[in-house]
Amino acid sequence: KVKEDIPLKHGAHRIGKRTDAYMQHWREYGLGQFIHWGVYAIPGGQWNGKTTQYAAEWFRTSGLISKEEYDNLYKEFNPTGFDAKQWAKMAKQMGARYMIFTTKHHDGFCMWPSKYTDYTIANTPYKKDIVKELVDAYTEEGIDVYLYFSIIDWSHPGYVSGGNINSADIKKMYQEGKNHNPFKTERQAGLYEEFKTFTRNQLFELLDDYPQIKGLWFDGSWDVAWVKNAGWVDTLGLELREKHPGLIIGSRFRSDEFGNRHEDANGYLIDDYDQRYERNLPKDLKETKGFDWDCVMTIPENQWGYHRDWTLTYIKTPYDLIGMIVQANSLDGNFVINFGPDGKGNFRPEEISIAKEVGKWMSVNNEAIYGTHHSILEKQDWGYSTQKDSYIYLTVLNKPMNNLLKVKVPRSKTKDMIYVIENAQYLSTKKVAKIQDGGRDKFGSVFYDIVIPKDIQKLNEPFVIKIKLKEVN
Ligand code: JFZ
Repeated sequence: KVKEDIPLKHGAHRIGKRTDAYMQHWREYGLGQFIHWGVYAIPGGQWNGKTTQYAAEWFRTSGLISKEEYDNLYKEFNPTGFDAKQWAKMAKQMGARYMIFTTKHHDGFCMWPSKYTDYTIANTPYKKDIVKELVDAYTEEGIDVYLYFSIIDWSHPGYVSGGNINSADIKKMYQEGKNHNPFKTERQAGLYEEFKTFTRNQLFELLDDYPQIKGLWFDGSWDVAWVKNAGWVDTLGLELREKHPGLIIGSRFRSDEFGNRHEDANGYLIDDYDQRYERNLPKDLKETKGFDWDCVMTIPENQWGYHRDWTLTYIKTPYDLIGMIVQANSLDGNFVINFGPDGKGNFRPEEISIAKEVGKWMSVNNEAIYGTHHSILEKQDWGYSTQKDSYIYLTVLNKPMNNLLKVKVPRSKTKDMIYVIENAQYLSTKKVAKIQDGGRDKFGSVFYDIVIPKDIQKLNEPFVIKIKLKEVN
């Protein structure tokens, strides 16, 4: 017996994926760049000789700086090294096809000259509109821009933090029929209405000022007061979409009326793609539930904004990141690498070098990433595979010690047919890959042994073998 859906006013408005051209374009990005930049880049995780172990973009809450000092940092914000065109070039060279930029993080500082607050770039010594410079420069390079926007805004008097209540607790309260009120006073409740209007105004302002953008990337929407306003938020989302055709919004924008986030009470994805993968990747297709998704990833353990001290945690290598790019694309997702420029507008040398290395690899192997999807091959120990039409790309991340690669090709779904490899080629050398018969199993899977040649062995980096499958009987 099929379980009947719970009737929802503010759940998913669509079952299954978006099918329009905008979303199809999103699906084919493969690789993106995230940039966290704001006044937190000035302290860069350090103040008066003390270092925060926690995320540098949360520095206002670190206890190492007073709120007053932090809220006045913008008066020093003067990134003389900032060059939007240079940033866009670097992203292009890395192989990024979309970019997400923090217009406003939790501290509330606006990187664009918002007319709804004084706490903006217009009132810094820099003065110029950073969001505009970036939207123009990236668009010019052919990289699509998405705007990150934090619902949490510590600078607005009407913003009320949900306190210690998390969305799981709210859900429980809903289930128990309790009506939790996040506001302690009438006055607070009134101010929150002002905050809602302010938030709405800013979002329309962003769509007005930067019509080239493709989507909005929301954050901080777990906040109780926001979750409690599910109906209002839902309407806002519809209005934003109406204003901006094709607008892409992930699952971090709103919850259903029962406080469910990402998936509504019936298990349907809320909005366009699953935004749950924050510094983690799904391990198989089942885990993705068939939703569109992207994964945003930091290079250190958990630093999004600029932190001066990168010795605190492991720093991912280009090959770690390449492995994740391939993993994400093999599971029908996009992968996004985060950068945190410093207070002067410069990327740290480590980031420049990582972007270069990833870009070098992408320029040779991007055929295995762009526009590809999950392949018909099962996950195998040597790495991940992606597919486009009848081509399958084997990205080898774990090269066997004996340099003999065993590739398992499944049986065809067509009766009495099997798949064989018609030809195979290394993307980096363009040379034909030598393949020999590696046997069969009783289920009709065919095994191939690929002898990895000396020039590929020497590469000492992940490599791709492009194979063409043919159905035979
Ligand atoms: C948020 C921010 O607090 C953080 O500073 C950064 O901007 C990041 C991209 O987003 O942090 C989160 C958001 C979601 C989860 C964890 C941290 N999550 O869903 O597990």
